[in-house]
Amino acid sequence: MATEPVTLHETIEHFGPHRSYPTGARLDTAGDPDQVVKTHCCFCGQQCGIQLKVKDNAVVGFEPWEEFPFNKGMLCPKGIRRYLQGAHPDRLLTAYERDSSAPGGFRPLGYEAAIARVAGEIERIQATHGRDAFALLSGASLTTEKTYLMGKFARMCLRTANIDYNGRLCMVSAGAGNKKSFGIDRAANPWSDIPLADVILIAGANVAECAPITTNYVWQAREQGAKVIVVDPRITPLARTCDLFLPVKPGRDAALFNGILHLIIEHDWLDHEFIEQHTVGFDHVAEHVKPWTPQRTADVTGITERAIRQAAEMWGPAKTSFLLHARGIEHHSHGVQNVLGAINLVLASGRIGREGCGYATITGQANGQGGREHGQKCDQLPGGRDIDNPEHRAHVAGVWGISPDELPGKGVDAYEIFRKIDRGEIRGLLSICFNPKVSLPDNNFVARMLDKLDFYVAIDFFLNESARHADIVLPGSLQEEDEGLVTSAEGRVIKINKCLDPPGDARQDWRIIQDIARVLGRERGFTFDGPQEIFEELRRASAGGVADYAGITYARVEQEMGVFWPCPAVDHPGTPRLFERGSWNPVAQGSGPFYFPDGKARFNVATYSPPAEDVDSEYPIMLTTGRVVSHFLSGTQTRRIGPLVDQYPEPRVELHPQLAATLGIGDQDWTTVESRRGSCTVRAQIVKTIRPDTVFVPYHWSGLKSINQVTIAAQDPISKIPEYKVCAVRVSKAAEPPAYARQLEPQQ
Ligand SMILES: Nc1nc2c(c(=O)[nH]1)N[C@H]1C(S)=C(S)[C@@H](COP(=O)(O)OP(=O)(O)OC[C@H]3O[C@@H](n4cnc5c(=O)[nH]c(N)nc54)[C@H](O)[C@@H]3O)O[C@H]1N2
Ligand SMILES: Nc1nc2c(c(=O)[nH]1)N[C@H]1C(S)=C(S)[C@@H](COP(=O)(O)OP(=O)(O)OC[C@H]3O[C@@H](n4cnc5c(=O)[nH]c(N)nc54)[C@H](O)[C@@H]3O)O[C@H]1N2
Ligand code: SF4
Ligand SMILES: [Mo]
Repeated sequence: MATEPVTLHETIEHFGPHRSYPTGARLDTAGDPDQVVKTHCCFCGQQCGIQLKVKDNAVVGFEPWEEFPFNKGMLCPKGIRRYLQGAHPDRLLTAYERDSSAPGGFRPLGYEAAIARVAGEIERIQATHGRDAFALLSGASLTTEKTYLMGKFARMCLRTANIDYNGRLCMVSAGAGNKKSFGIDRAANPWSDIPLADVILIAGANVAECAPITTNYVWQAREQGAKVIVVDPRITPLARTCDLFLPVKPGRDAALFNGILHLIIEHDWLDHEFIEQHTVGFDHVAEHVKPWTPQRTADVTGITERAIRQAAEMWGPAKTSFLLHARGIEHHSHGVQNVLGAINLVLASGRIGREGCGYATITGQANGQGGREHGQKCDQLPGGRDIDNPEHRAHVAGVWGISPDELPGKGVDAYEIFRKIDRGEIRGLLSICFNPKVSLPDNNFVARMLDKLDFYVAIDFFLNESARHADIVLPGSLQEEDEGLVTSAEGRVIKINKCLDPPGDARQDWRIIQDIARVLGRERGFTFDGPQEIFEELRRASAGGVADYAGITYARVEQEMGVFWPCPAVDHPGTPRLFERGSWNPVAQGSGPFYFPDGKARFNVATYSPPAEDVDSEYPIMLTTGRVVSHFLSGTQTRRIGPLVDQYPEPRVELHPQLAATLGIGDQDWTTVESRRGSCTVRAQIVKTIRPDTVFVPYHWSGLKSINQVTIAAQDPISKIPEYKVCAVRVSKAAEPPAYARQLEPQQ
């Protein structure tokens, strides 16, 4: 689609007078560092290699790590500034206890006293209301060892069914779709296959801002003549350079993929041999896409018939290809259907499991991949095992030295935990590495539920907005204060190296969990002396599972700059590219490359249904939400890094000039976005890069600046992911600036 080049973020001036943003403390970077540590960025799932400079037990700067193969020294603005957060004066150095008479509502508490209080409350709540009345919420920015320990702590120490994690808001539609289609939940290819592709289809991924280093892989492909197709309601920075832009109406991707497949079948751009030998279910899907004519697809998706045909013409006959998607197609009440539709295009082409032929969802959080494999999901045990499967239970119980009967069953998802609080079924909560008050949809409800709890303990290194509702806050560790493994978006297991000790009374997260187990008198299974020892157990617990880490060791990870799982034995090279013809896996046992007993991939019907809340005359505009390059997730970390705040200080609503004119809104005007759940007033940013029927607001802020006051808590029935990417709103020029704009104090 031809458009004038418009910059989304660069041309915007800061609002009003320059504020004194909370910045990292001044760092004395003069002089040589004591050591330079090779490790990885703490933010997104790309997990770029970085070297951190350490002086006097503080991280004082960084150097590129040019040998690390993924990013070869390149970093995005967040990676460059990441080192500034540790020195921030808000860093939690002690435990705190709620005390309404104390300044800020909390008073410091000795570490052991805080642990004793937590253990006492857990005992009391579980004794009075049953074991499942105490729930855990964990996070995928934690190392894999910590996520494994959290799952074990829930099931073996607290014996509660109710543990879930923030990847529920992120990776689960992709995970469910991948498991249904391929039997395994991991990027199918290393990123080195991207530059070898002739056509790259990017759906619902703002690559340049959210996976910035991946941009380089796409550009390498383009330099070799690859065609790039982007599907997004917004012309994202990468989309401005693409060959074909498909401005999909939010929530209509399954229809689009069905429409493209319809044309591919019509033109017989199919790999019949692959479909025959390596898949099941094609005929059923072919029947399902018959009614998805170009005209019907155009009517539903808002994309012209011509563009839909062009997409099929580019994708269909290509020799090699790569399909990438991210939350834009996944954050929906039918996110799994969208993912299945995307995968059907890959399977129909047969372009998978070969050089230059690939597919991946772009994992979001630092350890979004490793954090979804080893048992902190409500239905999962280590190794990607299923908590309902008797054999899987027996294996894990054996490693833990308990009877399978002692393992609880399936718990509920992260949002359902809050509904259970509402119903009085959950009375106590421990959260670690999660900020639900900002990041969950319809979050005024979430804040009320945090207050409703009998007892809430949060483990973090900053007092995030959720932790402000806690009874006890425990000071956890920053990424650079511990070692451990994480798995990058590619499926590469890599190592975070420790740079410094936690300051003050702060503790490494795994120590805090083990201390609670000790004081509860249930320390058996929780006496690890460090992450490596936890990992050695994880290797055994994962052995024979789909996510098999048995052959991975710390030494190998360092020597080989990462090992791709599955890796079942120490002499196994690891598996950078999944599904190669003739490959062996534990599920198929040699019968074929995919992770099902017959070794075949599954075509699944991708059913289109409209969003849970469609527009109407009362709420006529679609709201979609997401990210900007300089902030990360709920903003707890990046809102404390001055230069990143300067780059994008406040949330803004992006709207098209046509819509702005209809509504009488000018650039920078205070604008209210209102849904049936709540409203949010932010400055307008008028851009030609968005559909005129849609507005976009990034979600990295809290309180009155939080767009999750407005979003809807509808969830996908299979994955339980919330529908962050579409709800119905009305938009108007605000009568007056919001309360926060009138305060001079920086906002949390
Ligand atoms: N700068 C930055 N980078 C990050 C993060 C961050 O917070 N900040 N977070 C990390 C994490 S955890 C994640 S999950 C990833 C997220 O990475 P992305 O998924 O790439 O980012 P989002 O901004 O959530 O959404 C992506 C795109 O989806 C589009 N979109 C909205 N609705 C639809 C739709 O219905 N269909 C389609 N096709 N597109 C749609 C939006 O316009 C947006 O451009 O980023 C990771 N990297
Ligand atoms: N409207 C809207 N909402 C969204 C999204 C969207 O696109 N739109 N995206 C969703 C997505 S994809 C995601 S992933 C979620 C993320 O939502 P959250 O997971 O709630 O966001 P984070 O900011 O990662 O919160 C993590 C907290 O963990 C802390 N932390 C980080 N590392 C560590 C550690 O190693 N140890 C400890 N103890 N604490 C740590 C941070 O300080 C922070 O307070 O948000 C979701 N919410
Ligand atoms: S792309 Fe992701 S991992 Fe790399 S520097 Fe940026 S935030 Fe860090
Ligand atoms: Mo995410």
